[in-house]
Amino acid sequence: MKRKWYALTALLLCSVFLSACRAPSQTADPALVLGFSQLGSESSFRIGNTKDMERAAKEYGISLMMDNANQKQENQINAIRRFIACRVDVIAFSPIVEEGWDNVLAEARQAGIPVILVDRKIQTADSSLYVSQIGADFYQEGVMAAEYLLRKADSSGKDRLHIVEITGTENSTPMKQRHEGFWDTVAGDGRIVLLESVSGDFLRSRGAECIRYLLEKYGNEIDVIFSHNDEMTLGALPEIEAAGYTPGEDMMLISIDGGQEAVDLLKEGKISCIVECTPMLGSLVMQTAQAVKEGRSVDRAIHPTEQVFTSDDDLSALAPRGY
Ligand code: GZL
Repeated sequence: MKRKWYALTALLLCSVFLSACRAPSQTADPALVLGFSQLGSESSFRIGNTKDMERAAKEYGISLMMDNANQKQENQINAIRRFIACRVDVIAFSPIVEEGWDNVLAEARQAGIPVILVDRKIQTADSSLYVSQIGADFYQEGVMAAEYLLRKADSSGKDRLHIVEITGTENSTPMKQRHEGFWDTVAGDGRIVLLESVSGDFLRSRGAECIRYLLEKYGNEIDVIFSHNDEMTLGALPEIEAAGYTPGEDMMLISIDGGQEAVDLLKEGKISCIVECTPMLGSLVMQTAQAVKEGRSVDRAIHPTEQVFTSDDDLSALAPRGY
Protein backbone atom coordinates (compact mmCIF):
# COMPACT_ATOMS: atom_id res chain seq x y z
CA MET A 1 0.00 0.00 0.00
CA LYS A 2 2.81 2.38 1.06
CA ARG A 3 4.65 1.73 -2.21
CA LYS A 4 1.56 2.82 -4.15
CA TRP A 5 1.36 6.10 -2.18
CA TYR A 6 5.04 6.79 -2.84
CA ALA A 7 4.55 6.16 -6.58
CA LEU A 8 1.50 8.42 -6.71
CA THR A 9 3.34 11.19 -4.81
CA ALA A 10 6.34 10.95 -7.14
CA LEU A 11 4.01 11.08 -10.16
CA LEU A 12 2.26 14.16 -8.75
CA LEU A 13 5.55 15.95 -8.03
CA CYS A 14 6.86 15.24 -11.53
CA SER A 15 3.68 16.58 -13.13
CA VAL A 16 3.88 19.77 -11.03
CA PHE A 17 7.54 20.21 -11.99
CA LEU A 18 6.93 19.63 -15.69
CA SER A 19 3.98 22.02 -15.71
CA ALA A 20 6.33 24.65 -14.25
CA CYS A 21 8.53 24.07 -17.29
CA ARG A 22 5.74 24.69 -19.75
CA ALA A 23 6.38 28.00 -21.56
CA PRO A 24 3.19 30.07 -21.23
CA SER A 25 3.61 31.16 -24.81
CA GLN A 26 4.13 27.51 -25.87
CA THR A 27 3.94 27.46 -29.63
CA ALA A 28 3.29 24.23 -31.44
CA ASP A 29 6.57 22.65 -32.51
CA PRO A 30 8.70 25.63 -31.38
CA ALA A 31 11.97 26.50 -33.13
CA LEU A 32 13.47 26.60 -29.66
CA VAL A 33 12.58 27.25 -26.01
CA LEU A 34 14.06 30.47 -24.59
CA GLY A 35 14.15 31.10 -20.86
CA PHE A 36 14.12 34.86 -20.21
CA SER A 37 14.63 36.49 -16.81
CA GLN A 38 13.37 40.07 -16.95
CA LEU A 39 14.62 42.23 -14.06
CA GLY A 40 11.35 43.99 -13.27
CA SER A 41 8.73 46.51 -14.38
CA GLU A 42 10.31 49.70 -13.07
CA SER A 43 9.94 51.89 -16.15
CA SER A 44 8.21 52.32 -19.49
CA PHE A 45 11.49 51.18 -21.01
CA ARG A 46 11.32 47.88 -19.10
CA ILE A 47 7.64 47.29 -19.85
CA GLY A 48 8.30 48.08 -23.50
CA ASN A 49 11.22 45.67 -23.52
CA THR A 50 9.09 42.88 -22.07
CA LYS A 51 6.34 43.44 -24.65
CA ASP A 52 8.86 43.47 -27.47
CA MET A 53 10.42 40.20 -26.31
CA GLU A 54 6.94 38.60 -26.33
CA ARG A 55 6.21 40.05 -29.76
CA ALA A 56 9.47 38.83 -31.26
CA ALA A 57 9.14 35.33 -29.74
CA LYS A 58 5.78 34.90 -31.47
CA GLU A 59 7.17 36.28 -34.74
CA TYR A 60 10.11 33.85 -34.69
CA GLY A 61 8.10 30.84 -33.50
CA ILE A 62 10.08 30.65 -30.27
CA SER A 63 8.55 29.41 -27.02
CA LEU A 64 9.28 32.08 -24.40
CA MET A 65 9.46 31.06 -20.75
CA MET A 66 9.60 34.48 -19.04
CA ASP A 67 10.06 35.36 -15.38
CA ASN A 68 9.75 38.84 -13.84
CA ALA A 69 12.24 39.24 -10.98
CA ASN A 70 10.58 42.36 -9.53
CA GLN A 71 13.92 44.14 -9.09
CA LYS A 72 15.56 41.34 -7.07
CA GLN A 73 18.80 39.65 -8.17
CA GLU A 74 17.98 36.54 -6.12
CA ASN A 75 14.79 36.10 -8.13
CA GLN A 76 16.80 36.26 -11.35
CA ILE A 77 19.25 33.64 -10.07
CA ASN A 78 16.36 31.36 -9.07
CA ALA A 79 14.74 31.83 -12.48
CA ILE A 80 17.95 30.91 -14.29
CA ARG A 81 18.20 27.76 -12.17
CA ARG A 82 14.61 26.91 -13.09
CA PHE A 83 15.40 27.36 -16.77
CA ILE A 84 18.38 25.00 -16.37
CA ALA A 85 16.16 22.41 -14.65
CA CYS A 86 13.63 22.78 -17.47
CA ARG A 87 16.39 22.15 -20.01
CA VAL A 88 15.58 25.22 -22.12
CA ASP A 89 17.62 25.62 -25.29
CA VAL A 90 18.92 29.14 -24.57
CA ILE A 91 18.83 31.45 -21.53
CA ALA A 92 18.57 35.25 -21.81
CA PHE A 93 18.48 37.73 -18.94
CA SER A 94 18.73 41.44 -18.19
CA PRO A 95 21.06 41.58 -15.15
CA ILE A 96 19.79 44.13 -12.63
CA VAL A 97 23.36 44.66 -11.38
CA GLU A 98 26.76 43.73 -12.81
CA GLU A 99 28.17 41.55 -10.03
CA GLY A 100 27.24 38.13 -8.58
CA TRP A 101 26.41 36.02 -11.63
CA ASP A 102 29.44 33.72 -12.05
CA ASN A 103 28.12 30.76 -10.05
CA VAL A 104 24.70 30.47 -11.69
CA LEU A 105 26.08 31.11 -15.17
CA ALA A 106 28.70 28.40 -14.58
CA GLU A 107 25.78 26.05 -13.79
CA ALA A 108 24.18 27.00 -17.13
CA ARG A 109 27.47 26.35 -18.93
CA GLN A 110 27.79 23.00 -17.11
CA ALA A 111 24.29 22.15 -18.39
CA GLY A 112 25.36 23.09 -21.93
CA ILE A 113 22.86 25.99 -22.14
CA PRO A 114 24.18 29.18 -23.83
CA VAL A 115 23.42 32.54 -22.20
CA ILE A 116 22.60 35.88 -23.86
CA LEU A 117 22.75 39.17 -21.90
CA VAL A 118 19.84 41.47 -22.78
CA ASP A 119 20.05 45.24 -22.25
CA ARG A 120 22.56 45.31 -19.40
CA LYS A 121 26.03 43.75 -18.83
CA ILE A 122 27.81 41.75 -16.12
CA GLN A 123 31.27 42.05 -14.64
CA THR A 124 33.10 38.71 -14.88
CA ALA A 125 36.62 37.45 -15.45
CA ASP A 126 35.22 34.47 -17.34
CA SER A 127 34.06 35.63 -20.77
CA SER A 128 32.84 32.11 -21.61
CA LEU A 129 29.85 32.55 -19.27
CA TYR A 130 27.80 34.26 -21.99
CA VAL A 131 27.84 34.32 -25.78
CA SER A 132 26.59 37.83 -26.54
CA GLN A 133 25.43 41.12 -24.98
CA ILE A 134 22.56 42.81 -26.82
CA GLY A 135 21.86 46.36 -25.68
CA ALA A 136 22.70 50.03 -25.83
CA ASP A 137 26.14 51.60 -25.61
CA PHE A 138 25.42 53.30 -22.29
CA TYR A 139 28.76 55.13 -22.18
CA GLN A 140 27.94 56.72 -25.53
CA GLU A 141 24.51 57.71 -24.22
CA GLY A 142 26.28 59.66 -21.45
CA VAL A 143 28.58 61.24 -24.02
CA MET A 144 25.63 62.32 -26.20
CA ALA A 145 23.88 63.87 -23.19
CA ALA A 146 27.02 65.82 -22.30
CA GLU A 147 27.64 66.93 -25.89
CA TYR A 148 24.13 68.41 -25.93
CA LEU A 149 24.85 70.30 -22.71
CA LEU A 150 28.15 71.67 -24.05
CA ARG A 151 26.42 72.87 -27.23
CA LYS A 152 23.81 74.66 -25.11
CA ALA A 153 26.56 76.13 -22.90
CA ASP A 154 28.29 77.49 -26.00
CA SER A 155 25.12 79.04 -27.42
CA SER A 156 24.06 80.49 -24.04
CA GLY A 157 27.40 82.23 -23.55
CA LYS A 158 27.18 81.43 -19.83
CA ASP A 159 30.49 80.91 -18.03
CA ARG A 160 28.92 78.71 -15.31
CA LEU A 161 26.23 76.00 -15.34
CA HIS A 162 25.38 74.31 -12.03
CA ILE A 163 24.18 70.74 -12.51
CA VAL A 164 22.57 68.07 -10.36
CA GLU A 165 22.54 64.41 -11.41
CA ILE A 166 19.86 61.81 -10.59
CA THR A 167 21.45 58.41 -11.21
CA GLY A 168 19.90 54.99 -11.92
CA THR A 169 20.17 51.70 -10.03
CA GLU A 170 23.50 51.51 -8.17
CA ASN A 171 26.01 49.12 -9.78
CA SER A 172 23.88 48.65 -12.90
CA THR A 173 25.56 49.05 -16.29
CA PRO A 174 23.41 51.99 -17.46
CA MET A 175 23.97 53.90 -14.23
CA LYS A 176 27.77 53.37 -14.22
CA GLN A 177 28.38 54.01 -17.89
CA ARG A 178 25.99 56.91 -18.41
CA HIS A 179 27.66 58.63 -15.45
CA GLU A 180 31.17 57.91 -16.80
CA GLY A 181 30.37 58.91 -20.38
CA PHE A 182 28.78 62.18 -19.27
CA TRP A 183 31.47 63.30 -16.83
CA ASP A 184 34.37 62.17 -19.04
CA THR A 185 32.96 64.40 -21.77
CA VAL A 186 32.56 67.54 -19.64
CA ALA A 187 35.80 66.96 -17.73
CA GLY A 188 38.05 70.01 -17.92
CA ASP A 189 35.25 72.34 -18.95
CA GLY A 190 35.20 74.80 -16.05
CA ARG A 191 31.70 76.01 -16.97
CA ILE A 192 30.10 72.76 -15.80
CA VAL A 193 29.92 72.56 -12.02
CA LEU A 194 28.39 69.53 -10.28
CA LEU A 195 26.36 70.49 -7.20
CA GLU A 196 25.39 66.92 -6.22
CA SER A 197 24.68 63.45 -7.61
CA VAL A 198 21.92 61.38 -5.96
CA SER A 199 20.55 57.88 -6.67
CA GLY A 200 16.98 57.56 -7.93
CA ASP A 201 17.11 53.81 -8.76
CA PHE A 202 15.41 54.46 -12.15
CA LEU A 203 12.08 54.88 -10.32
CA ARG A 204 9.53 57.69 -10.82
CA SER A 205 8.80 57.95 -7.10
CA ARG A 206 12.49 58.20 -6.25
CA GLY A 207 12.97 60.84 -8.97
CA ALA A 208 10.39 62.97 -7.17
CA GLU A 209 12.08 62.41 -3.81
CA CYS A 210 15.51 63.25 -5.20
CA ILE A 211 14.46 66.52 -6.81
CA ARG A 212 12.55 67.59 -3.69
CA TYR A 213 15.76 67.12 -1.70
CA LEU A 214 17.88 68.91 -4.35
CA LEU A 215 15.48 71.84 -4.73
CA GLU A 216 15.29 72.22 -0.96
CA LYS A 217 19.09 72.28 -0.75
CA TYR A 218 20.07 74.25 -3.89
CA GLY A 219 16.90 75.96 -5.14
CA ASN A 220 17.44 78.33 -8.04
CA GLU A 221 21.17 77.61 -8.05
CA ILE A 222 20.29 74.58 -10.21
CA ASP A 223 20.63 75.25 -13.94
CA VAL A 224 20.68 71.66 -15.29
CA ILE A 225 19.24 68.33 -14.17
CA PHE A 226 20.85 65.24 -15.74
CA SER A 227 18.50 62.31 -15.08
CA HIS A 228 19.55 58.79 -16.06
CA ASN A 229 16.09 57.80 -17.26
CA ASP A 230 12.69 59.21 -18.23
CA GLU A 231 10.90 57.62 -15.28
CA MET A 232 12.91 59.67 -12.79
CA THR A 233 12.57 62.75 -15.00
CA LEU A 234 8.77 62.31 -15.05
CA GLY A 235 8.82 62.05 -11.26
CA ALA A 236 10.92 65.21 -10.95
CA LEU A 237 8.97 67.44 -13.33
CA PRO A 238 5.81 68.03 -11.22
CA GLU A 239 8.00 68.76 -8.19
CA ILE A 240 9.97 71.39 -10.14
CA GLU A 241 6.73 73.09 -11.17
CA ALA A 242 5.25 72.78 -7.66
CA ALA A 243 8.33 74.59 -6.34
CA GLY A 244 7.51 77.48 -8.70
CA TYR A 245 10.15 76.86 -11.38
CA THR A 246 9.51 76.57 -15.14
CA PRO A 247 11.21 73.46 -16.55
CA GLY A 248 12.90 74.25 -19.87
CA GLU A 249 13.39 77.87 -18.81
CA ASP A 250 14.59 78.06 -15.18
CA MET A 251 16.09 74.58 -15.37
CA MET A 252 17.20 72.39 -18.28
CA LEU A 253 16.27 68.69 -18.03
CA ILE A 254 18.39 66.14 -19.88
CA SER A 255 16.96 62.60 -19.84
CA ILE A 256 17.49 59.14 -21.34
CA ASP A 257 15.16 56.47 -22.81
CA GLY A 258 12.74 58.28 -25.16
CA GLY A 259 9.34 56.84 -24.20
CA GLN A 260 6.14 58.50 -25.46
CA GLU A 261 5.28 60.33 -22.25
CA ALA A 262 8.70 61.98 -22.05
CA VAL A 263 8.85 62.78 -25.77
CA ASP A 264 5.48 64.53 -25.51
CA LEU A 265 6.92 66.72 -22.72
CA LEU A 266 9.98 67.36 -24.87
CA LYS A 267 7.67 68.66 -27.60
CA GLU A 268 6.17 71.00 -24.99
CA GLY A 269 9.67 72.25 -24.13
CA LYS A 270 9.54 71.00 -20.52
CA ILE A 271 12.31 68.49 -21.21
CA SER A 272 15.23 69.88 -23.24
CA CYS A 273 16.99 66.73 -24.45
CA ILE A 274 16.29 62.99 -24.51
CA VAL A 275 18.94 60.47 -25.52
CA GLU A 276 17.15 57.46 -26.98
CA CYS A 277 17.62 54.07 -25.31
CA THR A 278 15.44 51.69 -27.25
CA PRO A 279 13.81 48.72 -25.48
CA MET A 280 12.99 47.15 -28.86
CA LEU A 281 15.62 44.42 -28.59
CA GLY A 282 13.36 41.39 -29.11
CA SER A 283 14.19 40.64 -32.75
CA LEU A 284 17.94 40.90 -32.12
CA VAL A 285 17.61 38.52 -29.15
CA MET A 286 15.56 35.95 -31.08
CA GLN A 287 17.87 36.06 -34.10
CA THR A 288 20.86 35.56 -31.82
CA ALA A 289 19.20 32.72 -29.91
CA GLN A 290 18.42 30.93 -33.18
CA ALA A 291 21.97 31.43 -34.43
CA VAL A 292 23.40 30.06 -31.19
CA LYS A 293 21.11 27.02 -31.27
CA GLU A 294 22.13 26.33 -34.86
CA GLY A 295 25.80 26.59 -33.91
CA ARG A 296 26.42 29.75 -35.95
CA SER A 297 28.84 32.40 -34.61
CA VAL A 298 27.39 35.57 -33.06
CA ASP A 299 28.83 39.01 -32.20
CA ARG A 300 29.95 39.42 -28.60
CA ALA A 301 28.28 42.86 -28.43
CA ILE A 302 25.29 44.01 -30.49
CA HIS A 303 24.25 47.68 -30.12
CA PRO A 304 21.03 49.07 -31.63
CA THR A 305 21.34 52.45 -33.35
CA GLU A 306 20.04 55.29 -31.16
CA GLN A 307 19.39 59.00 -31.69
CA VAL A 308 19.10 62.21 -29.65
CA PHE A 309 15.92 64.27 -29.50
CA THR A 310 16.00 67.94 -28.45
CA SER A 311 13.30 70.55 -27.83
CA ASP A 312 14.78 72.53 -30.75
CA ASP A 313 13.96 69.72 -33.22
CA ASP A 314 10.86 69.48 -35.38
CA LEU A 315 9.47 66.18 -34.04
CA SER A 316 6.09 66.45 -35.75
CA ALA A 317 6.97 63.53 -38.04
CA LEU A 318 8.32 61.33 -35.23
CA ALA A 319 6.48 57.99 -35.21
CA PRO A 320 4.68 56.85 -32.01
CA ARG A 321 7.32 55.50 -29.64
CA GLY A 322 5.64 52.25 -28.69
CA TYR A 323 6.81 52.44 -25.04
C1 GZL B 1 18.76 50.84 -20.09
C2 GZL B 1 17.88 50.15 -19.08
C3 GZL B 1 17.44 51.12 -18.07
C4 GZL B 1 16.55 52.20 -18.64
C5 GZL B 1 15.66 52.45 -17.49
O1 GZL B 1 18.94 50.02 -21.18
O2 GZL B 1 18.60 49.12 -18.44
O3 GZL B 1 16.73 50.42 -17.10
O4 GZL B 1 17.23 53.34 -19.07
C6 GZL B 1 15.44 51.03 -16.98
O5 GZL B 1 14.47 53.08 -17.81
O6 GZL B 1 15.03 51.04 -15.68
